[in-house]
Amino acid sequence: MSITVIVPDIGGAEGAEVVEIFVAVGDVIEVEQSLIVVESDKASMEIPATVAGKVTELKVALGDALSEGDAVLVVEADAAAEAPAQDDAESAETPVEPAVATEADNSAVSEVGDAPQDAPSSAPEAGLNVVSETVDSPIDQTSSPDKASNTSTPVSGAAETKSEADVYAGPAVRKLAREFGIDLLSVVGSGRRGRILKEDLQAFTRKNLQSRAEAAAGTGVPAVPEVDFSKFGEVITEERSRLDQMTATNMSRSWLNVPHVTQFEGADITDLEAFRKSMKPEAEKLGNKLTPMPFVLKACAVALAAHPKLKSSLAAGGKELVYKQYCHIGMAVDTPAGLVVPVIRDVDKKGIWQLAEEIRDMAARAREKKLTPAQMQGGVFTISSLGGIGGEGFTPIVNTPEVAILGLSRAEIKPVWDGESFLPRQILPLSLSYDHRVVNGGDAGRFLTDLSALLADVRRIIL
Ligand code: CAO
Repeated sequence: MSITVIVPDIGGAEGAEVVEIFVAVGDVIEVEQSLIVVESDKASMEIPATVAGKVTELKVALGDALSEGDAVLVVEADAAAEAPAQDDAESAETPVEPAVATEADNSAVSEVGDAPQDAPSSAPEAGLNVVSETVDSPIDQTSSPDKASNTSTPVSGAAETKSEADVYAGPAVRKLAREFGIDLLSVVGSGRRGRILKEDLQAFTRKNLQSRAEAAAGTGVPAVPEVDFSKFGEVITEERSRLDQMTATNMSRSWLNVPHVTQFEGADITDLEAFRKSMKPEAEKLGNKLTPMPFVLKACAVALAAHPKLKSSLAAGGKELVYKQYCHIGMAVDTPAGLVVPVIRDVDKKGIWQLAEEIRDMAARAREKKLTPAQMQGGVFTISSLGGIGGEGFTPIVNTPEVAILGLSRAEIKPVWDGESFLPRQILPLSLSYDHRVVNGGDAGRFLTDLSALLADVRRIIL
């Protein structure tokens, strides 16, 4: 069946000039495919096919003046593919919105102009793509870098806006853009007069994906290149334990997420050491061992109670702080298989003997790989003691989601000025690393000062 496609209502425009013809005799066209573009003195309008089939005759030529009802072309229609009724869902999806495009100029850059503000105020008839000459805005270049590289160059910096309806694109391209969630304002059209073609969408998508990959590579942590060390000498390669690998992951996570600050303090533990040594025989009788660690644990529990922020955790994406009403403290244990952190529960409620016993028990379990997952969970704060090993100080990494960790180094006798003379005092080096998103220097300083005072005089622990 031969059907003549006619010019629909084009907003009352008379004698609109045919400026583009997209089809030729013999072409097989689809419903919604753009056939021609006509231009009135106010707008450019695409006229899409309302019927599918083969074009048997072109009724228009470039430069012709058309009005509503004029014939555009004749189609040998495929009955099954005739245009859906106006109220069909697909038809409803066809763009009825005005598409504002360029003043007569072939470059996309010229899409931005200072043309008069007289674009059609209402959407034209269904099936008609109006491409207004009235362009009043540069495309927003601030919203995405991709946009900046893919859109027209703004002529002025004026705060102007442009909607997707203002873009020069056919119904099929608009449909495709909708399906892929592409903002047509971001796409540069390579067709005549800046018209956006299907290939432009493809190129845009390709570029977008590539830019994202580049952005990810740029903002991510650059990988350390693998080196073939055997080029330089003999090597032995062994597989790392799962524990070591997990520790590496946890350390990286904390290091990369937490803005770390480490604060140092020297606690005078001369009296504590004198007391501890005096208690050693008793400890042995009890089958226990008294190191400085249980005292430090207990002092930390007291200091944490006074400075609860140091045992809090961030929540709700940083909008909330969780204050824990319990005091389970983790203790880093060095084992042949790697580092583990068993958690000693309710340190605030336990005495020094019990804590000493639990430290030994947990350390033994850790080394024998007998810790249960529950015994490594729930800590509010961690202590990492290298005192038995040596060193003057170190900067421990916060055991996230905790916000602070205390490092203990080897206590040494140091000369301390008492105002009149230097006295030999046993100083325990403390290093407190904290999450600076939560803990400020003042918080940390006050905590360390209090902790130091507690260790200097352990009688304070019972106050
Ligand atoms: N200064 C001086 N001497 C110290 C000390 C300190 N800060 N801390 C412990 N010591 C002494 C102890 O008193 C003990 O000596 P005596 O037997 O003469 O009393 C000796 O050092 C060994 O103590 P220890 O290390 O066996 O026991 P602890 O209670 O101090 O620590 C534990 C227990 C489990 C924390 C420890 O064995 C351990 O594994 N430490 C390593 C933690 C670690 O690896 N941290 C780093 C984590 S980040 O990589």
